[in-house]
Amino acid sequence: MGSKPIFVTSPSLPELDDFIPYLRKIWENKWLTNNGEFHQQFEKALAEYLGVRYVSLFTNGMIALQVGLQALHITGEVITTPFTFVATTHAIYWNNCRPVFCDIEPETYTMDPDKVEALITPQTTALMPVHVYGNPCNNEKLQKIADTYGLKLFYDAAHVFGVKKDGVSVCNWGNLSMLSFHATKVFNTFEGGALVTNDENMKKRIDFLKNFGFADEVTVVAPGSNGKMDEFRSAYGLLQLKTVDLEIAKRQKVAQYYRETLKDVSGITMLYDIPGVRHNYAYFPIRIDAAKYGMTRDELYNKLKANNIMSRRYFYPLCSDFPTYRGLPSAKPANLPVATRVAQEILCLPMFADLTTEDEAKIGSIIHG
Ligand code: T4K
Repeated sequence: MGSKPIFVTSPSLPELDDFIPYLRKIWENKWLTNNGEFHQQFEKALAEYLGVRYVSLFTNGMIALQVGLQALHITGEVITTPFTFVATTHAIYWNNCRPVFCDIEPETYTMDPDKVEALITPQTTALMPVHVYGNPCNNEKLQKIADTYGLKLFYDAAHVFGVKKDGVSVCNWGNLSMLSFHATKVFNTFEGGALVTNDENMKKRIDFLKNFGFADEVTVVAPGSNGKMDEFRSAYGLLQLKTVDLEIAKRQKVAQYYRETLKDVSGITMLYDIPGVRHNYAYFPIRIDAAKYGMTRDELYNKLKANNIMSRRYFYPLCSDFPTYRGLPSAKPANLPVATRVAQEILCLPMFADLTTEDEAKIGSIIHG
């Protein structure tokens, strides 16, 4: 076969020459981490780009989730989705809280707000929904539930960099949002992440907690962690911000190609743009109805793999099926019928800015069979 593998994603990098002046400055300053010059600039630039008040940079999204839960004083039970990357559930577990799994909507694969209230107990303190694949959750309904029951609303916003609804960043929703800047994301800083809030005191508390709890040289306000982003990645992030809109525009073109070429394939369903939403095309998930398509999801996954196309079954297995969590009462597949079905049928096709038209055509023709 000999062809180069086409992965589910491939990071966009800036020109190396453009990064050199930033590196030179870091070398001159000898300020490598701990709220340096580039860190401060990047936080400001990001807040401006996203249209939010405060951004706190992190070394990755997972630590940001853990610190966010601490900052909000979350205890007891957290209602969340099983259809996500394991980091969401693990962050809850690492904070000595119990994840309670709620089923998802069949149209958007996000947490179904109509199924949340039945899961609330006296121990429930928070909701942790995920804007999965960059699809915004139903914030109106979720916020109403949070307000009615006095719960915190903490969004795992790992997939929604740059996503807006009616012109407003979805990172403005709830008490906190967590972004991931991992290499596989629309916007990457190698590893990286952020917490977003509109509350000045919350921003302060987060910044203490990500720096071991230090408020000043001699005051430690809480048992904090070390979640700081360094100067290298902050500088790189500043450079990446200049091209992120172009990145999204290129991904949109890939999505348009897939939508056009797969629209008449029986048994394949796709997600489409939601009116009023500025999407970021973070992923391109399709669902395969084996009876209609004539092949199961796993058969198609293997066929693509045999042709060097590395699609991924995000998010299969469901978090509720992993050994740590499957004993929880809410983890029973009977309680999660939509998520269980979607996890069996979902397949994420290669989606990245530099996917060539030849590669697109190759993927399209294999799926057409
Ligand atoms: N919440 C949600 C909803 C998330 O999706 C994530 C992360 C988090 C929280 C946690 O955020 P972070 O702590 O990661 O910031 C990947 C990523 O590692 C993970 O960040 C991401 N979600 C998840 C959905 O996907 P894997 O195990 O699938 O990654 P991996 O190494 O198999 O990479 C996928 C493909 O990407 C590779 O086959 C090739 C390509 N790739 C990957 C890397 C790392 C590259 O071309 N270059 C690279 O540098 O988890």
